[in-house]
Amino acid sequence: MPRALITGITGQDGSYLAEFLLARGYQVTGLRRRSSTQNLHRIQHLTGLSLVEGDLTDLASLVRVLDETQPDEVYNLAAQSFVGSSWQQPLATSDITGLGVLRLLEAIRTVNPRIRFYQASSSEMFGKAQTVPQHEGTPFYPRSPYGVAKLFGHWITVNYRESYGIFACSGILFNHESPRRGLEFVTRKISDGVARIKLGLARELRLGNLEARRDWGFAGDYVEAMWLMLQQPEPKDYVIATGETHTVREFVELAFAHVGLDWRDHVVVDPALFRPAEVDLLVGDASRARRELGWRPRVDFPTLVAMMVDADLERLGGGRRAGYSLGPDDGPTEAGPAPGGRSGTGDGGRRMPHRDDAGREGGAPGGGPG
Ligand code: NAP
Ligand code: G4F
Repeated sequence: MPRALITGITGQDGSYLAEFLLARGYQVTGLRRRSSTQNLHRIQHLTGLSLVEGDLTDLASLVRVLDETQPDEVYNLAAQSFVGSSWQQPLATSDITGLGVLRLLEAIRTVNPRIRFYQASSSEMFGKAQTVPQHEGTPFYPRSPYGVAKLFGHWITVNYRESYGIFACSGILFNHESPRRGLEFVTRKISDGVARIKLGLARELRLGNLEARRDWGFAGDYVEAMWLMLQQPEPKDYVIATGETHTVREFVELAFAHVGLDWRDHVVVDPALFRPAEVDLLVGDASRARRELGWRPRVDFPTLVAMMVDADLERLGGGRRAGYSLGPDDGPTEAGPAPGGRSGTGDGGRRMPHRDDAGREGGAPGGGPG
């Protein structure tokens, strides 16, 4: 039975990747950092997942975890991943999102250099995009401390591949979303806001730059590409994207229209939510992944928007779509027992209570960049 270690197991992608690998017969261990509150809501429905404690800022913990779990594959999904917060916490972002990759690669080199390694690189590295669409050869021009930190992680991954022969791949993933997306990211902020307005729980939705364009796909599709990269004969870097770009405004329009509302009656543009430096246009060319991995996105843009709005309506409205009537369960939900053979929610992952998603705009309190 192949063994995989996933960092960032409590996040959006960690949960989908764990599901994917468990379904393929992997023995999966998730690395989680110590938290004073429950944050297992995205993975509590999974059985057979083991958790170990460690932190990307603590090299000793990474060496210990690799030594104890002896994985064949390591997926590094952990990061301070919210671009807006990277201006509020540039040093912490660089330490976790940038140097954390180096610590993990050093731990791999020390414990077992035959481990296959996946690094979660990002289209944010293209920043002020130098070509349209962006592909593996497009020059990088990051526009945020997060993008700069990811660029370090990307190049140190390439460097460890070239210096030590480690099977290390960097997946340059464009934005991917789902009902499990954190509430601070714009798509989930919109789907949650639309559901609240439809259900009479809120009147307005405050957003920043509506003209930014992103290439949005479904997270469940993208984790398959991570796995495919580590199954190839040679390690390489791959762009993963849909090839379509849409403005934030288009996402807003579709999300409100899905519940029969006009977005112009509810959306307020708040200049405080604009970023110090913006990434205006991202659209990826995933032809290498299509050709060499046989990977394709399955969920299109309108389906993604509808899926996210419906999931938030169900979460906030007690699961009754017809009439969108209010249910009793609009607050934090008990996260339940930890995975690892013990019972989860019992819902097969279809309905996910979002304990720490009860807040609204998590990333930019006090009107900082959104
Ligand atoms: P996410 O939901 O924000 O999850 C981030 C994960 O990293 C969480 O599990 C978090 O744990 C963990 N983490 C943060 N700091 C850590 C530390 N010091 N040590 C150990 N774990 C730590 O992010 P995501 O959307 O799943 O994205 C997964 C990865 O892909 C990230 O590296 C992200 O930057 C990258 N990426 C994402 C996208 C996208 O569109 N989603 C696109 C390109 C690249 P806590 O629960 O304890 O905070
Ligand atoms: O949803 P976002 O916060 O995602 P962003 O900045 O594109 O970053 C995400 O995708 C990256 C891949 O390209 C990942 F690497 C990264 O970890 C993360 O997953 O913002 C998207 C756009 C931005 O242009 C932002 O200015 O939406 C715009 N926006 C407009 N109003 C807003 C808001 N973003 C947020 N978060 N909140 C707003 O109110």
